[in-house]
Amino acid sequence: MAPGSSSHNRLLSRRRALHLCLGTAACLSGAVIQRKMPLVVQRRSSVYNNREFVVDGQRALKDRAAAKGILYGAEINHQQLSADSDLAAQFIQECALLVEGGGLKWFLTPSPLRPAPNTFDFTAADWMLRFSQTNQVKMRGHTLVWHQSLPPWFEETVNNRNAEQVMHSHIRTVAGRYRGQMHSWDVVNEAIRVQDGRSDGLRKSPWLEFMGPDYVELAFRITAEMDPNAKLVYNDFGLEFGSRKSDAKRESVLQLLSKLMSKGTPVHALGVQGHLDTTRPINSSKLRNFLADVAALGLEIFITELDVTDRSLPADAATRDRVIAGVYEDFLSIVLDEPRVTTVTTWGLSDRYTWLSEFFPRSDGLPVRPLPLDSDLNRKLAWNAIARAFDNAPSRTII
Ligand code: 9MR
Repeated sequence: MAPGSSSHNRLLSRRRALHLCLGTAACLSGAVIQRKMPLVVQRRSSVYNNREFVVDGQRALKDRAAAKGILYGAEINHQQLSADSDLAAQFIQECALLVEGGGLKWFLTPSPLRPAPNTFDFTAADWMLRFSQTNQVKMRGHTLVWHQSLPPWFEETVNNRNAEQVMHSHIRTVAGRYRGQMHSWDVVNEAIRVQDGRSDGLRKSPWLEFMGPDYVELAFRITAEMDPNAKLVYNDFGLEFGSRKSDAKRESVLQLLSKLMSKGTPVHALGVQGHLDTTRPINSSKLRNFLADVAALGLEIFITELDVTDRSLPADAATRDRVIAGVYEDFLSIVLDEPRVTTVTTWGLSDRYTWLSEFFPRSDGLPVRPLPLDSDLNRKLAWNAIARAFDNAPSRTII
């Protein structure tokens, strides 16, 4: 049976499923379960107690991924990278892909791209591009059209008469500046919000309000014109879980992508963010079916913002690290079975810098541990789990 063939892949999936079931049965019979954890986390934790996250530490994540035709990288920003040479060294060692986490958003302090309506400040983004080119790391642009991180001047300046022109000039200037140099662009970010009650699932964002639903298609068309070589991505969160809410979101995203594809819109990939939470279970068959449906549209799939919050886990760091590692490995072993998944980006590389410290801190005040390296830049079990998931993934061709 050829590695990478569909029967080989099915066999691998069956082996993994069996491994998980055996783990559950063995552990539920005798495990000491920590009381404070929610039930779903207790179950997971007991499974992971029996899993050995052992890998050889010889090869970096980017090399293990590349061996399977996958690009691995991480989010990082200009302030972190320019001020922290130890982190920069680790980044170059582990990553083949860089996402600038702030400098290409419209407005994120301390280095906003759009300080005033007619001004662009490319200092941070230019620095990041030079860093990535010097170190042979590809760069992803994040993000051109989003409802968040808009400038303070946006509300008083942009309206339904000029929004199209404002969006046009932004994409023309930003995507045009980096023409031919970006691996990919997150062109439209988080445009679906089913709770907003529209039949097409679109979020009631300022862009929708000012331009109507066609703003999504237009954004892709302008970006393709300005940078015909970059892969153009629709990026969203909450697509990973087994809940009804995730079902509805997956359905709306598929509907949006099908519509865009049927109109010949230049969209090349879906970005599945992958902000995972130990309390939110994943239904592997729902996730597999969704990825297969996206692939059937002719799209690639990028895992764009992978991390795992430990906010519901007990204080003990070893327990937290084991559960987090298990969640990484389970998720990656499902998604990497789909050969159209071609990039994996974690939202940060080290616990030293993660948005979760600010947005989802732990109630006990302990530092969070969601990423592959700890805050001293040492590899954690999560690193091993990601490495193992790459080692076990079927091969694919980088498209
Ligand atoms: O990690 C990012 C954080 O530092 C910013 O303050 C925030 C607002 O711009 O965005 C965070 O990143 C988000 C990403 O851009 C889009 N998906 C969700 C991410 C986490 O909130």
